[in-house]
Amino acid sequence: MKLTKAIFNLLLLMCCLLSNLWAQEVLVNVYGRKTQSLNGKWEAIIDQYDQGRKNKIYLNKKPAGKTDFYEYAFDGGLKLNVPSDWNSQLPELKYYEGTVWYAKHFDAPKQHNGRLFIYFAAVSYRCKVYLNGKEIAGHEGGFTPFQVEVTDLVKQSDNFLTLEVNNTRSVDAIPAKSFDWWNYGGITRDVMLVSTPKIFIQDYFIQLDKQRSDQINAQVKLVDNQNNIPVTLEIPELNIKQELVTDQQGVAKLSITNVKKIQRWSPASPKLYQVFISTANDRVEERIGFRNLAVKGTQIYLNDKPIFLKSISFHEEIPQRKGRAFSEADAMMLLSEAKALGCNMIRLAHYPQNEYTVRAAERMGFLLWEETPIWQGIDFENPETKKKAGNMIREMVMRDKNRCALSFWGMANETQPSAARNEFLKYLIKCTKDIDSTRLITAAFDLVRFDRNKQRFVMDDPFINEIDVVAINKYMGWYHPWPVTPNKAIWEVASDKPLIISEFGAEALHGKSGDADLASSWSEDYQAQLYKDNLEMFKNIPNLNGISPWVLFDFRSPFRFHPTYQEGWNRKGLVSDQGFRKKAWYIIADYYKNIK
Ligand code: GCB
Repeated sequence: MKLTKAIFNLLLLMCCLLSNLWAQEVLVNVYGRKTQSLNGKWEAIIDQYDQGRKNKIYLNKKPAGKTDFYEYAFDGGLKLNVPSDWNSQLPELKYYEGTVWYAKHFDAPKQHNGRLFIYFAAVSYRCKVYLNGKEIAGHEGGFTPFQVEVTDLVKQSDNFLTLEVNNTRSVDAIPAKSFDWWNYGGITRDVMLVSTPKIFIQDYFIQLDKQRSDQINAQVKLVDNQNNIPVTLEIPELNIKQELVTDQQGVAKLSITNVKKIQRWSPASPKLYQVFISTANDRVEERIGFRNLAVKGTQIYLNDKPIFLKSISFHEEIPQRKGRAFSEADAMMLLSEAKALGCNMIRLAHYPQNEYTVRAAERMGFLLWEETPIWQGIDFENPETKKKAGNMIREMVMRDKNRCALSFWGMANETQPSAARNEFLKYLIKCTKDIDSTRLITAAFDLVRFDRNKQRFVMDDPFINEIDVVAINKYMGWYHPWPVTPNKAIWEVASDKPLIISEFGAEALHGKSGDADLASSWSEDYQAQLYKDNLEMFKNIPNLNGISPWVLFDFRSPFRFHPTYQEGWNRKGLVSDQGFRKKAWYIIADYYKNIK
């Protein structure tokens, strides 16, 4: 028996090593644990021709003998901030796509006799990790966390951690060769050392039952399949203190029924409860909200009442800084503008954004839609790409499944039907549901067309049968001229399901006035009129459950070449890159205010 397990473990290890995606399953709620930050200034080498690995610069050798020399050194060179993209830190890195080496010296935590991990909240896009001269991990995917255990690899002092980070776009990557946002590279989110006891709480999933409003379902997993270990779950405000015991998989499950007086989380009242999960040696603190979310017929229900989703999208970018958002303060800046607009939901475009944003959004009362960057042009035929997509979606769901604000898992954005695409997306649904089968599954489509015979907007994509809520990106008045006047634009799309308009909009340069009838005026007036027209059309979508205009802020995009009006910016923002509200902002604010 023991031998079979050993062989199994060996095989597993080999598979992991071979796949090159061998970061370990991440700890849930890393911010609720004992950590030591590795943020700050890191030494850096720009390696445009990929010479560093060949020269083993991660060994950080110093000349010893008389004839020795090395044509590199980390100390005395460039320094980059972590977290942050590299593009916004130096003018010469603005457009850089390639490899940058990062290095940092650190001491291990002083009183530490358990296990130690290095946790990377995100590195864009792919990287290899070297510790004290040895390659210890690799990861692909720029928006999800990964970690590597270093318990037996660290020295007490002066460890040398090196990262080889690369953001070259490629056909088999996710996103792939081209996408409508800036390809920021670097260690873009927090890096930290996480200390745990030897036997620790690896994961948990605690939420209100999908149907019942008085039942809390909890599942806790201990590391290494630790069997028969007592785990305590406490929610003091609800007078809950219950003991669970782990099974052979190290998992303990519990349903607490007839819980009295749960105040359910909602945008109007985003109540979160303090929750403690503990074992004899480990204790993790959380804040968790409880709510019911369901689809009945063509309607989405939150806490047993129909809800209209007043949503907005933003990229993980601070336009004024021309850089990627990464901090609590950044999250507050983006979310406050959405709050002022009157939103009750955010579509986090087009990739999992940092955990500060997700948690702050939950505290502020926003429902969330989260998606991976399966954004046009993905190589659906490629099994490696499929595997990567599965990893990414698992990393996203693992990280955020305890956020009750999280309501929609988005599978893809604007994909064209094909057998390979369908299989790919079905696989992603499976990866998602294997971890969390409670959220609503959605995907954004852009194939809606006007059928002249029927005089209706229609859509043919069989994939809508696989999802709970259908989302449509439709740029009427911008990429598509109106076939009829907006008030006659009737929709017959996914008629038996809830539908969300997940994108619509137009570009306008802030402060530019012009013809409200002329797209090429790039004017706020044209954008405002287009918003009015679209709101008129939305009255003709019988199964409409919400809208999400594109987009809250102007954002940087290499797609956008116009020298006068765009200058490398997508100008569809309701707010300009300098933070000024455009006319269309007020139209949406007014529309949202008047929806109860
Ligand atoms: C879309 C994409 C979004 C783009 C937008 C645009 O359909 O989903 O990522 O930025 O259109 O502005 O063209």
